[in-house]
Amino acid sequence: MKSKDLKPHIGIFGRRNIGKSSLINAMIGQEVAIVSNEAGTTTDPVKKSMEIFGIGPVIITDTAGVDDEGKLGMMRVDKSFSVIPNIDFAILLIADNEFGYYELKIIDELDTYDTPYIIVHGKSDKTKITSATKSKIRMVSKASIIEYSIYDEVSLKNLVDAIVKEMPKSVYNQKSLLKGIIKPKDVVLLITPIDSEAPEGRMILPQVMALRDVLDNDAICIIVKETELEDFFKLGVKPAIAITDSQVFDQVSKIVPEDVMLTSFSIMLARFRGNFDAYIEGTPMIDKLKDGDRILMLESCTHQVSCEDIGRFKLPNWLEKHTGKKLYFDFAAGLTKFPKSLEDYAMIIQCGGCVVTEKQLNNRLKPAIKKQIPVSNYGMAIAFVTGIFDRVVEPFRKRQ
Ligand SMILES: Nc1nc2c(ncn2[C@@H]2O[C@H](COP(=O)(O)OP(=O)(O)OP(=O)(O)O)[C@@H](O)[C@H]2O)c(=O)[nH]1
Ligand code: SF4
Ligand SMILES: [Mg+2]
Repeated sequence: MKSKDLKPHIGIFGRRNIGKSSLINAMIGQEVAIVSNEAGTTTDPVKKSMEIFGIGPVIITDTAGVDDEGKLGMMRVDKSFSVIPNIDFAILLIADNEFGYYELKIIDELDTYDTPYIIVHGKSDKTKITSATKSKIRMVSKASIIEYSIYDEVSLKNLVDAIVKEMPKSVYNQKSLLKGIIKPKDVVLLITPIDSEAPEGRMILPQVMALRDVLDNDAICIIVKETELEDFFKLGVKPAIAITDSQVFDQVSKIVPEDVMLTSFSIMLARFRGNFDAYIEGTPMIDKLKDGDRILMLESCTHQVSCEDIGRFKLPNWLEKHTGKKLYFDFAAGLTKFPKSLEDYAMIIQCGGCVVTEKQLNNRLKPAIKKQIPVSNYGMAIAFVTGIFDRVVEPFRKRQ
């Protein structure tokens, strides 16, 4: 089962009182969102889970109207817009043939983040969309236009069909983490330290994802702690690849024979979720860091950050030791705003991002990549300071 955050995210946007919350209720088939004929009923983005036949489980986010006014209203509008970088698909709801400034602003922002969308003309029981409105839309957008009314079940079905048709399949078709790297019957060795930082009684998500992926590829999975690694190799079994937690890279790389591919969970995730090329380019810039440089560490978890020890303590220490420079570190968890403006950072280092979608991860780093600020990830940065960078990116480099 997919974790809540890995499900495709859909956002609904439009002016106040246009019927956004009513549409969510109709899609879910329950009164989950408050509806009223007073403008400004929804004040904060609200996430709901639902199942879409043909896609599977999705998260749908109701937002406040983008035409809100006043100081508080503007804050609500900002919140609605802040949803856009984190969604995979959008519904732009209009009604009464109103299509103007607010809709153009939403489309502009959706385009900035390459977010696909459909345009829904709601309340069609009262007013149908005119060809003049359609032409106006066509001047700025190629998106599908659907007529809809909460009183017309067929229109709801058409709307859901349009979402299924227009949402890119890559958003919900699970890709393989190890595709092209392993074959059926290969032995894959996962190395997972169980120290005081490891969660009680369970494995962390990247390890579980790798395990599941090995099984999906009809390969054989062996899991050991780094302390039993030498004993494993005494068994005479040669794995196709060893995937380790990057914090034990140093120890593990000395034990895993050179002719066995070696990588880490977070590097495997980096290839899976994009940004791999940017990390490959950005990581060696560690050697260019200067005294007083500031580095932003991005953790995608919010509470009980599973990789806290590595991102907040170990990696910063290793970076200072490797460079011999006095470096400053800021930390941002979840999808929160960065503590300082991007220009203040000499480098950004992202965790494996196992709990967020590809879109969320990419959009978070996009502005930094655009500004040519070097980006790396935990696994690659650790590999770099350990001196095994080329070895551990090689398995994925060959097969991009
Ligand atoms: N006739 C008609 N009325 C609708 C339709 N959809 C919603 N409404 C009505 O429009 C009003 C506003 O609906 P909401 O769903 O609260 O609108 P909203 O966009 O969420 O509004 P805010 O949260 O204030 O931004 C309510 O009185 C709904 O009953 C529709 O398809 N047809
Ligand atoms: S900090 Fe990042 S890599 Fe670690 S568990 Fe959380 S999302 Fe995954
Ligand atoms: Mg609402």
